[in-house]
Amino acid sequence: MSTSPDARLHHRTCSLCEAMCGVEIETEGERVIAIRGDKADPFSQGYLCPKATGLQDIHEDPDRLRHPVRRVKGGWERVGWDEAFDEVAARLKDIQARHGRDAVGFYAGNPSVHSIGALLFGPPFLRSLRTRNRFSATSVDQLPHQLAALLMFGHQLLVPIPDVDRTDFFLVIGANPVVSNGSLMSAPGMPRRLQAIRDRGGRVVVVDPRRTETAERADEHHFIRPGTDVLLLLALLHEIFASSLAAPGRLAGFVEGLPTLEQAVRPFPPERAAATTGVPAEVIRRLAREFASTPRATVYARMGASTQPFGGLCIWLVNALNVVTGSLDREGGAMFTLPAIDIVGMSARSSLRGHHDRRRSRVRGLPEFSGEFPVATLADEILTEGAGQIRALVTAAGNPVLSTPNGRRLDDALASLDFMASIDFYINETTRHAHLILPPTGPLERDHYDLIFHVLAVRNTAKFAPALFAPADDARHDWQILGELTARMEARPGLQGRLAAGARKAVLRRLTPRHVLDLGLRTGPYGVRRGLRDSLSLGALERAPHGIDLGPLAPCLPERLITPDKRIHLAPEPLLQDLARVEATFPSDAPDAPDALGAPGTSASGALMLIGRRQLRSNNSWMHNSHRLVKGRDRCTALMHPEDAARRSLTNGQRIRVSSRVGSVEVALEISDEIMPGVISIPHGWGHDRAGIRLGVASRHAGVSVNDLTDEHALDALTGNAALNGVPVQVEAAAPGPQPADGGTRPPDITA
Ligand SMILES: Nc1nc2c(c(=O)[nH]1)N[C@H]1C(S)=C(S)[C@@H](COP(=O)(O)OP(=O)(O)OC[C@H]3O[C@@H](n4cnc5c(=O)[nH]c(N)nc54)[C@H](O)[C@@H]3O)O[C@H]1N2
Ligand SMILES: Nc1nc2c(c(=O)[nH]1)N[C@H]1C(S)=C(S)[C@@H](COP(=O)(O)OP(=O)(O)OC[C@H]3O[C@@H](n4cnc5c(=O)[nH]c(N)nc54)[C@H](O)[C@@H]3O)O[C@H]1N2
Ligand code: SF4
Ligand SMILES: [Mo]
Repeated sequence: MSTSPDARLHHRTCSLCEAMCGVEIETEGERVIAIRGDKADPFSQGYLCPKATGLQDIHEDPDRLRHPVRRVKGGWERVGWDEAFDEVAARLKDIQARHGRDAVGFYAGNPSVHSIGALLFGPPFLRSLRTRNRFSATSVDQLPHQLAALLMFGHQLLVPIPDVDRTDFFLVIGANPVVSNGSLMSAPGMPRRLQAIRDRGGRVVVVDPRRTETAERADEHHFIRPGTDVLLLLALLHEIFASSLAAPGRLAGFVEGLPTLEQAVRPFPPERAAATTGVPAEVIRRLAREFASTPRATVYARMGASTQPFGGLCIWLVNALNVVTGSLDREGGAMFTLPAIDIVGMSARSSLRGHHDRRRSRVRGLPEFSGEFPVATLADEILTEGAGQIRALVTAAGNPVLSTPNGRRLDDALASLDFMASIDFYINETTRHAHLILPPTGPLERDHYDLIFHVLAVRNTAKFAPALFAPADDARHDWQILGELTARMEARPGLQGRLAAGARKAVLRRLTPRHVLDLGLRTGPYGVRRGLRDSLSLGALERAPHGIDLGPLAPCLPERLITPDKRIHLAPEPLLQDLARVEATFPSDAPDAPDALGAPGTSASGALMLIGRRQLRSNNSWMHNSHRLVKGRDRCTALMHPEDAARRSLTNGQRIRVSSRVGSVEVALEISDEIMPGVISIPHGWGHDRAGIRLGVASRHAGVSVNDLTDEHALDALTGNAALNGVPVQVEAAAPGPQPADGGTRPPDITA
């Protein structure tokens, strides 16, 4: 333990993924000495994954920007904050004055959700832009979950969370929580939690086209053909109804649409699903019966089920399975959280509840969701001329060039913009196109509270951590950057304009994230509990640096429903209507015929279905600059089944060329029977060999971007979510010749 008198222990939450692990960070002066799991954290109880050390690496990374930069010929020059803010606002206003407000677009990436400053100050900034062209990583991720929650329970964030710690039957569809540490299910230490299910005699069943790290720890694993889960889920419900196992129990008093659902699944018996999904009808029948007859059972689905052509339907049917069997809102089933800051309750009557399809995108007519268009059409909106064309873009905490479908096309589109600004601390594949980059403080230099992930956690807890290191005097937090930009966007000429701006600044000085947090905690469900000495406030959390346990998830329906009639809507019209697409894609009279998703890979020339793969030491696109996380063997490989490799005369380790409608990449082949025949898997977030990025370590471990293969036209038509999984690709041996140099690009200079 600590050796030096300067040594200090600091407790906080790791902000890198949804798991919210408590970390104990030992420092000496300005240096991080060690990062350990915090055993006293009531939520994570000491668990940590390898990525936690990345917190230190990001903090110390010489490539991390610490002041604003402006792109100039051959590199970047340092600029002052005020100059940068003024320039961004002036350019955006000018473009809006000439081309209309929608000429400015906005993209928010995943880490925004992990930053309380970005969460609180992003929305006002967006309002100040007054643009309809808003995008985020939601539409390459959990959008179907939000739509299903909105339509069924009345709020986009009222998402059922599997009660993993009390369930006896955990059916996992298209998720790999052992690696991801859970998503829409914050649950640090999934290996231990899965083992606990089995130790108490419960069962874990995984349905996935790959025998994942989660499947390895399950009782049962079934391969499924990518993109066909909707048929499996319909068949499970069919079997439950057909064998009279539907038993919503106490939910029956407030469930709407049970007979309609029963009728809707009638055309989809297990036999119809079997040939297409690859899951035998007997297995589907047995799983349905086991699931329905286990009192504490829950079905959970994630990325594999949501980022595919029937994402909305899949998540609806998953929720429906939990309702129909009475597992919703029951211990060991799928439950709702009651976080210390109850965003869902607070916004029950505001537009934050969510909305869908109020308008359509200009070029492709895709539906909005809660004010955002699908990011799969961002490049179209930039490249297609006409009124409303995006000519300037602001990105915050995102890397859509690597994280959205047909990233190459977006890469080209960004290069064509009149103006781009990025709020980010790296010059990466996306931000290299910016004219100005405004870097916020790093994860250890800011206060932390999880506004969103406490809403999605398997247990109610609360935790606040102040900044570990004081930021430099000339550093700015995300919220300060957004606040300054908002004030400038809203500033109007004349005396009245100056008065309004002055008033706004005064409010801003008093309304810091800390103030909002304190108010949210005091007025939240645990804030005014009588008889408790320590009702929650910011002060109470500051006195409990390991966090406070608020107990297991508790039944809360029907009170917590946000639907106007306080009922669960089991058969919402938009979802019922979308079943026509299932009929069209998988016609019942031709169960064995190759369908619109592409033929299974039974011949050397046949297409393989491309899926993704998350890895324990990788975090989307942005942590490959940590030497400790990327060292070792090349992890950006293509996984292929031995039969498919043999059919193409390919050998392990060989470089192959993978091509789709939109592009092709060359990667090393890894042959393994952990992947289903007919399927190929490449992890996302790689491809750091583009000129002009400033990520020294990452560019030496470049890999390729799987999103140079994913197709911006492959979507879940209902939600607009990208179908990143199940992309048909062709595979052949790469032409011999010099291998592409892994990241030979020289980082750009930054001049003082
Ligand atoms: N280490 C690490 N952890 C992370 C992240 C990371 O990048 N690295 N990212 C974080 C983020 S942003 C998120 S959203 C979460 C995601 O968390 P998860 O959803 O748990 O993670 P994935 O690995 O994407 O899991 C998707 C699974 O679906 C399978 N799959 C693909 N297509 C299909 C299909 O058609 N049907 C079925 N049934 N399965 C399919 C894949 O093989 C994969 O196992 O992880 C978070 N945690
Ligand atoms: N093919 C395929 N594509 C995928 C996925 C997949 O499974 N397969 N997964 C999808 C999913 S689930 C997600 S969430 C997306 C992620 O996609 P994005 O959110 O677009 O990208 P990230 O890779 O998370 O990049 C995050 C950026 O935020 C910056 N950053 C980090 N912390 C902060 C901060 O505190 N403030 C600010 N301002 N910036 C910060 C980083 O430097 C980096 O540039 O990728 C999606 N893309
Ligand atoms: S699982 Fe890893 S990355 Fe996620 S919060 Fe925990 S330590 Fe951080
Ligand atoms: Mo995500």
